Amino acid sequence: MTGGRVAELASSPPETAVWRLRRVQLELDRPRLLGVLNVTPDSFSDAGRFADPGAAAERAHAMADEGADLIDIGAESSRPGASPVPAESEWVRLEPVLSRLHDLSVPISVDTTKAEIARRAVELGASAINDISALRFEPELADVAAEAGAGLILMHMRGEPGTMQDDVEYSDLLREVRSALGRAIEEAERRGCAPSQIVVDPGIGFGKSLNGNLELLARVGELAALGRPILVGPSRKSFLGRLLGLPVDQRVEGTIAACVMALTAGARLFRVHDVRAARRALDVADAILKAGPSTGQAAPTAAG
Ligand code: HH2
Repeated sequence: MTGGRVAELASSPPETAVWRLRRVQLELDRPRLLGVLNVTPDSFSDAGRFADPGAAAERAHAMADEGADLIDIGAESSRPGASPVPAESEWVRLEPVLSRLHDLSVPISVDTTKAEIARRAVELGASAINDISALRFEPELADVAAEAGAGLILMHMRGEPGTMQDDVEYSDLLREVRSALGRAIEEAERRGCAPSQIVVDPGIGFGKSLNGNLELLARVGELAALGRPILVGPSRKSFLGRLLGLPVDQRVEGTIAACVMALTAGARLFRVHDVRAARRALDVADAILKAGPSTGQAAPTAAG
């Protein structure tokens, strides 16, 4: 195979890709949604709303009914400036919710950077692990994913939530994000994860400027050079608030616009709070793209 052909393959989105999770797999032939469930007292959105396990479980079922393909449960806020939560406190928040969700109709991912929390969550039925540190905090988290055959989301973040917005300048943002995620993929595979378990995420809002977030959404398809499906999480984030001058509870339209644009650029998975609205918008956008002249998806710019 020529180098040109390799580059061409590497830069096309994995159209018929499948994301392998524990005991299930998700066909990525259409946009897939992760419904956000924060069981935290201090998230930037929904803070405290689902701290009660009963309310959290109800919300998980409601999001599944609204069209979520996965429910992403987080017990530690990663908003800018947030402090880390000890593992035991994180588990005390997560365990009663996971225990109530054995009959959920869609798989669960757990949003954690801690290997021990990931291990316990998988034992209680989680199918995927969403690591916003891309294995920088606890690389052993990949061992848990490998052993369990769980899905693994590797997200780019510069530094840590407490300080990540202190320096948001990059000489080449896309290149830096791509190489960091490339290193994380190598580490995950070295620890035994199959490529089909791994999804990558540029980390919208995690150590990025307003323009950086916009650039990442516009050029997210360039991450297809990594050969893994791409997830984005722009939902209700502050860059939308800054663009529109709107508070967190009025950012649904901005979220939808960001998701639709990322879909056209090559993203396949979307982490959103407002599942019903995102489901409707992305299904329409996907149908339009599929009716288009080429394969139906905008070809991402070849990665350098
Ligand atoms: N964003 C947040 C948390 N986890 N995971 C991935 N993969 N991608 C993201 O963009 C992402 C994420 C932050 O949003 P949220 O969970 O709503 O807020 P908080 O961290 O304050 O709980």
